[in-house]
Amino acid sequence: MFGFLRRKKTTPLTDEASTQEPTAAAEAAAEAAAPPTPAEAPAVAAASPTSAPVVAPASAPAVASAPPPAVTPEAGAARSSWLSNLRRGLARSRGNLATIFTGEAIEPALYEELEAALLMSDAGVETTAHLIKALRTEVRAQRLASGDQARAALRSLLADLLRPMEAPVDIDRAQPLVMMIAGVNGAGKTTSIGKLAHHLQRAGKSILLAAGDTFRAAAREQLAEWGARNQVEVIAQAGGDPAAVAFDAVSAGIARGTGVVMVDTAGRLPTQKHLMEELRKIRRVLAKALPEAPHETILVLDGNTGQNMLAQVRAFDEVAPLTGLIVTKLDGTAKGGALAALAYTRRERPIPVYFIGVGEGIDDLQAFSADEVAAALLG
Ligand SMILES: Nc1nc2c(ncn2[C@@H]2O[C@H](COP(=O)(O)OP(=O)(O)O)[C@@H](O)[C@H]2O)c(=O)[nH]1
Ligand SMILES: [Mg+2]
Repeated sequence: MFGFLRRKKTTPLTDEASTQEPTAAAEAAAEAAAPPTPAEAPAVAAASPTSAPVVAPASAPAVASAPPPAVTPEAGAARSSWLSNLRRGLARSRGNLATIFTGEAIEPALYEELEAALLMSDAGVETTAHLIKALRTEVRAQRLASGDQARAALRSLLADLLRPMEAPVDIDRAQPLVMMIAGVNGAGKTTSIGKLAHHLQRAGKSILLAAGDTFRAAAREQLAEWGARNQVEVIAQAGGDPAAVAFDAVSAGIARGTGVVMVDTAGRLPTQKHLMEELRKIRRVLAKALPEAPHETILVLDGNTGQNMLAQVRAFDEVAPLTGLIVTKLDGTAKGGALAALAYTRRERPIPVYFIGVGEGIDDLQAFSADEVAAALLG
């Protein structure tokens, strides 16, 4: 059911084993892999993939490390817990929406209340108008009479609206598959990379991470920690050029036959010209390391930023054409209407939402499902 990774052969994924303690063997392996001293990575011009990677510190990770990528059936408990995280996150929007449909009949006031609730859930004016018009049509055509029936109709309209954004990442289409992860500060880029590394490992992929956020040492360390948790290498360079780090990582990925290289980038505002320019540069340099790279340019959006998500998508897409999105923090106080707005405003050219983030843990990344989000919003 969770075909969020498009594979030649579908492999069921599980989340359950990640709560295990790191094994002694795994810890020893991580230690053995650590270089004695972190060496500076060479500049872009040096195409050598031999730059010493800075392997994430082998100190005990805060969160239990991932087990070897054993593939076992999906854990029912894990699934219901993320669904409840999603429901909890969207509770505010659901609370507003659900109370509207309690009546025995569909009064004209229902549409007015619905309009207010949709606007409050950050669906935006246009999307709200679209949904209300569609619901009116449906109520008339199907001769719906009760609030419950109207709610079910809206749920299905919303799911239909969201569905074009439902698409898996094709992780087998290149090797290494190079993913560039962009977004504003605090959106959840680094955290999503950490979770994604875990998921991709479970799908049998080897991973290499590139610490392209070279502005802050803390950002590099944060990625290194996720690397340690997943026992994957992190290519980093103190205060260096993000494009150089990205280049090194892809070169190393080619040399080692790595499955997926994920490039973290510095947080930026669309108005920060030099930072947006840097994104362009990373893309150019990635293509030098491997034609067609980056294969995926993924924008990470904080689900709480509401309508501003649309502006971010537009701005980043101009600089680095986006292939997909990750919407994070849907476990928080997120207003789910923004997802509908995203779907409606991009209906001519939908951008896939590859994943949603429903927590800070390693397992809190899920495939986006239109039906599940619609159900979380409309019960
Ligand atoms: N509740 C919740 N917190 C998240 C999620 N994703 C990221 N965060 C938190 O958001 C903060 C910023 O995340 P980070 O990955 O550092 O963002 P970045 O600046 O884009 O790299 C951190 O405290 C994360 O733990 C999510 O899906 N749910
Ligand atoms: Mg970061």
